[in-house]
Amino acid sequence: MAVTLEERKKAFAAIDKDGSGIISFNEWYNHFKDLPTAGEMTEDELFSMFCAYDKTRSKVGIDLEEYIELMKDVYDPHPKA
Ligand SMILES: [Ca+2]
Repeated sequence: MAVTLEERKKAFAAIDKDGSGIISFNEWYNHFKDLPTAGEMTEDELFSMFCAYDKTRSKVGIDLEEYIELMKDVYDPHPKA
């Protein structure tokens, strides 16, 4: 089932605890350390993931656009289907 833009925005807002519009590493870490699937990941591994998706590097975190790209990788592994 396709995930709508609204759902992605909600998911983004759930991680962006302070509503700054940017997911900081602290917010990212707090989100993922509580997920059962990511519970085994170390802080270093989470940081590597975070850096990989912070494509612009001009900000101190992941913005909505970058987050949507991330979600595509996670939930739409077959974009042509
Ligand atoms: Ca934030």
